[in-house]
Amino acid sequence: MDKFKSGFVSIIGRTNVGKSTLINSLVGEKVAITTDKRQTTRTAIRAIVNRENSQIIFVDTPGIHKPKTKLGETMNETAWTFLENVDIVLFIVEATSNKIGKGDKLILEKIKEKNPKTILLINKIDLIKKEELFSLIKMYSEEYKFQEIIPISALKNENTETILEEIEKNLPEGPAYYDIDEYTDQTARQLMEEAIREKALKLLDQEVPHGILVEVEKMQLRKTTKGKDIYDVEATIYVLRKSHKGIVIGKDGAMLKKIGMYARQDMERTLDTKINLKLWVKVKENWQDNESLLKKFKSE
Ligand SMILES: Nc1nc2c(ncn2[C@@H]2O[C@H](COP(=O)(O)OP(=O)(O)OP(=O)(O)O)[C@@H](O)[C@H]2O)c(=O)[nH]1
Ligand SMILES: [Mg+2]
Repeated sequence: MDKFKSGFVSIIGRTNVGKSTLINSLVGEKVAITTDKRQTTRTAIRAIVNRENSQIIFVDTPGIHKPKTKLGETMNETAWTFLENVDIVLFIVEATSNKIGKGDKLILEKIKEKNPKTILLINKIDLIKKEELFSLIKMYSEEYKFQEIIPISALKNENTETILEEIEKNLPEGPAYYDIDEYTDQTARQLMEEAIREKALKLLDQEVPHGILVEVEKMQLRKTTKGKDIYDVEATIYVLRKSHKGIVIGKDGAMLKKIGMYARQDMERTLDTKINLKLWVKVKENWQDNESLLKKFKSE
């Protein structure tokens, strides 16, 4: 019989290339929020895939970008950390670009410097003609000795099984580190905060959603009078400016109601439990440059 294998696999790439979409598709559960806005993921998120002969622990990371705040710097630092101390790096780029852009070059340079085992994934192939891939594959293969180059569509689940097989080939022998029932290391509270932030990112525009910080102050399970489980959740959406507060609340509270409703529906599905959600909006100026607040974004 084949020996059991296990290991850590990080997902690295510019912002918006589809890292979180991919981790969700590989795990088959929603572990990371995804939006068409930049800098969606703010921390390293672990998710576990259990296979017959292996356990793969994926780490989704914040997208590499030009930072404008200490939060941005912290997010980039988190991502760079995961070029080391992992068994395999998945470097994702977009198929829609026909050259290696500035951001991807920067990541390539770091990969060359640290020299990890790396699989290159060319994502969003559903948006291009297959012939357009050849020159991109050639360009990248001349840059680094990738274990493999795999064109994929994270959104359409194309070639994702190939990724798992290729990873398994390259993993060291090892035990299952996590219980096989677990699929993420995030707490229900963290998932709730992220669900609220995802809806805010999706429903709001421009700089308002990027300045949002969500904190769940209370998350308590109780029984209803009919004996069913229900979570009482109280959360605050912090925004950067007073004018943003009005936008998040919306006319007669309509926007806040919408954010809360969609977040609640998502989390009821995830936790398979009813939720009673209360949301507040408060201003916290410059929180993105506040060192003590940023502690929660640092990777362990
Ligand atoms: N057409 C297409 N869109 C995709 C694909 N994968 C991801 N997307 C879209 O790309 C956008 C960004 O996806 P995310 O998964 O949030 O990207 P990310 O790399 O995690 O972004 P950050 O967290 O900001 O670094 C979303 O609108 C996704 O739906 C794909 O294979 N095809
Ligand atoms: Mg992401």
